[in-house]
Amino acid sequence: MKFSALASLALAAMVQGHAIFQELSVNGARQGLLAGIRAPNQNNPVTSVTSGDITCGVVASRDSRVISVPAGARLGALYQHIVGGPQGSNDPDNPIAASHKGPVTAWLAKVNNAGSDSHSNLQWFKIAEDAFDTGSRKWGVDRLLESGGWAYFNLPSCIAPGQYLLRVEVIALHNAYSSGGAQFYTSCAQIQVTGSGNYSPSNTQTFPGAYSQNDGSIVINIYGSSGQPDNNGRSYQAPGMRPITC
Ligand SMILES: [Cu+2]
Repeated sequence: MKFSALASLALAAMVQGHAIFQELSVNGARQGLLAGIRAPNQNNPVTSVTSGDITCGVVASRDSRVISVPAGARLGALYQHIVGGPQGSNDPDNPIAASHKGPVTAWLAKVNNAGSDSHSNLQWFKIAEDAFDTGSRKWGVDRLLESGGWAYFNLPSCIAPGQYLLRVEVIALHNAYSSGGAQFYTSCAQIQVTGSGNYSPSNTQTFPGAYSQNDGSIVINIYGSSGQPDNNGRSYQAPGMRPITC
């Protein structure tokens, strides 16, 4: 009886701890729930890196708005447990269950029309990565939790004007010790970059394609000898290319 109660609790934590990227902020200005966002309408993770859903999640909500972003802006991506925020009152798993340790990354792909172009077959490049700090032993997800669900990063000032999709991803590694256990939480924002940047990426990756299912950053036991999700103090690099520098 005791065992099954514990097992149910563990299962509940696994099922309920998920999250959805659902709002963008630009230099601190919130853009509105699901405004300009291609997002899932349920919080189940994608677990196959070869699925088309690895790109922007299982997109169920679309919006024709395109959000204007000056190059160099401070961007925020809001994750919440379900669309709209917490699930019920005093939701312990909002914005995301604390168990869901892992990196937060942001990627861009150039498009002609961010409001309507497909997110398949694009050339992506990574602009930001908050993975794991060996000093504090905190993950990108820990910083997101400390910010109420906001993952903050800079849109590099070199980004050329035009329309882009912005892909933001949390990878939860709490079950990543076996293949297929990592959980990918991704949505895409539709943005119009303004300014005078002229960056043209020399190295891009596709989704699917950027990750392999058994990459050492995707199949990994993050629990150290103390039993804590501290990667045993080892450094961790998120999968895919290094973020651009400019
Ligand atoms: Cu989850």
